[in-house]
Amino acid sequence: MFKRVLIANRGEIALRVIRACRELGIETVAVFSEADKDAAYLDLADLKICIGSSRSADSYLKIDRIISACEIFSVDAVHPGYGFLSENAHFAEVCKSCNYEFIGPTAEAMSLLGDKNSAREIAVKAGVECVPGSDGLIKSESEAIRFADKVGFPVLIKASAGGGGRGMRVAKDREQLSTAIKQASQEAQNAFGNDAIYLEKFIELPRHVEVQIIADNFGNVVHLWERDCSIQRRHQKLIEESPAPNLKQKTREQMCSAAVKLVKTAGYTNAGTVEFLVDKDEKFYFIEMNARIQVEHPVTELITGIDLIKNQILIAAGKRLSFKQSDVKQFGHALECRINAEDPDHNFRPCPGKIDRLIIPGGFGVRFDSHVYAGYTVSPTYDSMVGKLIVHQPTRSEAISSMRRCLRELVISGIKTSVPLQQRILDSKEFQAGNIDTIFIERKFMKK
Ligand code: MV4
Repeated sequence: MFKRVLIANRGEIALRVIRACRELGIETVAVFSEADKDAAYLDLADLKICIGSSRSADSYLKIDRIISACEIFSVDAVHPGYGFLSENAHFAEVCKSCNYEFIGPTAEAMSLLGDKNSAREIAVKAGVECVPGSDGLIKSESEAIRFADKVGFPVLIKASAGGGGRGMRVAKDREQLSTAIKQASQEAQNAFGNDAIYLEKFIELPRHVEVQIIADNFGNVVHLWERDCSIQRRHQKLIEESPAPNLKQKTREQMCSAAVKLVKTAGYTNAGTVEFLVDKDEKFYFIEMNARIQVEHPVTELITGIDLIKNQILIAAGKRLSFKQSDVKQFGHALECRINAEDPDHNFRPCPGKIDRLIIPGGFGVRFDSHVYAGYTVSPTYDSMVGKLIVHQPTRSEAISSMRRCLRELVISGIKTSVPLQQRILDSKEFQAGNIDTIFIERKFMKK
């Protein structure tokens, strides 16, 4: 087993990993930037070291400094968390070659799945349905026209190196197609240094459902059921839940086995998420794979009773999964609200500042994963998430009642937060009925 793990991240997820390590009897090394020097969670790590100034590019993204920190403290492994270097195949490779176990998939599996076009090819090989689209990359406008005519407009142009909604363009007809292609590939070139694009039929009003998987190094792949993450705004998820509401048991089981097949075909190990779009008729299509632990992992932990972070660590240490597929039950219903420091009166722009009063809700089935406290200053440098409020109850309707009660109890003063918007969503009859899709917020709450 590992003796010492370095956490190449900050904030909520750094604290989450420190807690898991403590319970496993593993020592931790926390790295931090100058902006985070006073963060209280750093004192829960056994060791800590400053790796640079506040800008991420000068600290949390600096591979050489992180490797130096590993060397100084002779760690056995690195946990990358989410964001930052978590899906950087080069970083995974460097860790491995310096003899620090990377707590995540191999660099090969990561780069295979990180490229959306190559992930689609793996899905096809695994017999998992993708959104109808081009067979591979688009090399010319005439090729794009041919595919668009075949699958029918509207179509979506996607960047192969993209993800999380960046580098996407919709084209409603032939006329819009050539502009959309030029814009998408230009945007992809600027954002990712790779202008490769492909084309998909545009699914209208989809739901976003993703399947959590975990795989050890002995070929055991197990799914931990699905999460619905449709409630988002500009690709920022606000509410996640498990199980997905209004989904037939048969659809759920088909999606989960599709995810397992894809992961086996890719030779993927450790924790990962297979994302699908689900249309009105419950037809589901693979869109992309996330090769990391995700922000919303706690809803899965609550309904399965399985600690994902501990399992990530155990797998990286060469252990076999201690459970099999038939052991993984979906128990009750879990909901998560991501609490962000943002200003609803100014188009939800980040709203950093000092938290002067903090009251955290509690009670039956309530979990608050957060690194903040009264007196903590939310820095403008990093993402605006200040915590995750998660509830677990026997049914969806009880989970909604519990979350509404918790959001009333939660006090975060000194900064503006996403809480009022989340309250309005949870108060709405449509959300309560489970009638959700990826433009739910725009449709119901952004009308001016
Ligand atoms: C789509 C789509 C409709 N049709 N693909 C956005 C992020 C990336 N993961 C894929 N995304 C989408 N791909 C086709 N063919 C609609 C979206 C989409 C979306 C997906 C998941 C969650 C929120 C979303 C919000 C807008 C668009």
